[in-house]
Amino acid sequence: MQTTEAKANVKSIDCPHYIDGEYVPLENGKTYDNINPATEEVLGVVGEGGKEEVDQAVRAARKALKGEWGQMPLKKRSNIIRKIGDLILERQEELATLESLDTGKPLWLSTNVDIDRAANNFHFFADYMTTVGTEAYQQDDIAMHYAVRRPVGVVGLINPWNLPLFLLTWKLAPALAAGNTAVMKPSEETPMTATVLAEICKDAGVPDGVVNIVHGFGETGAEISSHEDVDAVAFTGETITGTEIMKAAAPTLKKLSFELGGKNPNVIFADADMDDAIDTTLRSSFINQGEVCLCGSRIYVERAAYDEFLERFVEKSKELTVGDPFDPDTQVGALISEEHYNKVLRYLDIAKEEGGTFLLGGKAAEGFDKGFFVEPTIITGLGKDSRCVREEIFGPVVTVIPFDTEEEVMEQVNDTHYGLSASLWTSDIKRATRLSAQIEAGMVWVNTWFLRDLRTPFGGMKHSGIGREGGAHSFDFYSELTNITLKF
Ligand code: NAD
Ligand code: 6OD
Repeated sequence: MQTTEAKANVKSIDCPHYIDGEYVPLENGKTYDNINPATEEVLGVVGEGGKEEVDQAVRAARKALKGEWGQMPLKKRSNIIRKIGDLILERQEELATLESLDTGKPLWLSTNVDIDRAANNFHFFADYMTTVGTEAYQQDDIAMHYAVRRPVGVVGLINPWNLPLFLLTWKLAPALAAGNTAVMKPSEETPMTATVLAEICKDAGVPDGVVNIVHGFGETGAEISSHEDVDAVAFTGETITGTEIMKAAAPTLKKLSFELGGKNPNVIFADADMDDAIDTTLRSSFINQGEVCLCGSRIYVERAAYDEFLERFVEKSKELTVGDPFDPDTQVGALISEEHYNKVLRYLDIAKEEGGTFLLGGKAAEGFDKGFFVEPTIITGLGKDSRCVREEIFGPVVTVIPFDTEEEVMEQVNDTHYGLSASLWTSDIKRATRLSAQIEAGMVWVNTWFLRDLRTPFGGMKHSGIGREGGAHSFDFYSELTNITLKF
């Protein structure tokens, strides 16, 4: 596969743990090879942490909490957090290249979304933290009640591979803003940008021990979630992993924040602006290879618009270029790993067995000797109980189902144990208002998708998550309140 100059300028890196302000030499412990999903080449060697490394990281984080970081004036801490964002932008090309090498996603996407949003997470919380107050209530002439806020303590941050730096910083920025110290575990599939972030934190003035990274697989994550001296765990990943973390965290009663899986509906009424609905559906179906928790993989179209929608949606989807993440024309890159590629291909077999009709795709993309490329796939003819309609595939695969009435579609929309997000397309404001409040999901977009304001509550209900992140919601998770009553 050809690569572009942008890639040639940046070399992939080895990924040691980062504990107490130092990278831990890789010779000191177990390691594994990091694989490029677009070429299947080895990108580098990664540390595989166990109990010992997690213990060291937690001890360093506890010590740092009691040190300079714990006493630091708000403004100074805010400036350091802002500086992390600035340094991410200074190293944007390098970070974006590493992210695309690790994930297989197009370089333009890493640059403009992943790395840009990672920087923005720090810039946002650097500002936001200076506005956070607490409650105070005067009780007649009897007493004054007010709350003081303090950090939760040492927080464990466990992350997935689909938006590696973007999602890790979505947790780290508010955790630091609220004064915590952190032990982070990036996904085993995508360790590179987190490793660079450690250096960026040091360069920005983060004291040693405040930010620690222990690389590894699920077992490493389990060491963090069961560790008796970790006070809270914020996790993004699969629903089933969330249940494991909850069990592991139960004996030490940790505070938990979960952002989990989804199978999000995208409901299109005939009165919608069809040009906008189709263009946005193209993104909400296939961007990042469909590996975004918010992708609208269950598409429901009102029967009056069904044929027109399908014809135009399929035509546009045919134009998507699958290929080298470093080719600027690529819109769909490689899936994250061989295991995930096989999982997505298995679902395509299931769809065939279930009687689905493939209007587009349905197999591995042609023309690649190496790498995990799957064709954008549009399936019709599946019933509401089909596994491909009900289960999270997390690839470039959507199902399209027609509907006749609001009642019928709303029943299908909510007939799932997931509840992350939904999109609703209609020009009828009353219908939009009525239905958006009925949808059992943490986020509903009306006539748009993935439009974000970092102050708003982000998260899922049912099996898609516990708690909300963003603005005040992140701050509440990463801090503890003590109410003080002063008797007059
Ligand atoms: P995953 O659950 O397999 O892994 C996520 C992280 O958890 C990894 O770092 C992994 O090593 C670690 N882990 C695995 N087993 C563990 C255990 N027993 N204890 C502690 N840690 C453990 O998820 P993934 O495959 O990396 O990511 C894809 C999933 O993430 C999809 O389901 C997707 O919907 C979800 N996701 C959700 C959101 C959201 O905001 N709701 C965002 C992104 C991804
Ligand atoms: O937009 C965000 O803040 C966010 N956390 C997005 C998550 C996307 C999941 O894949």
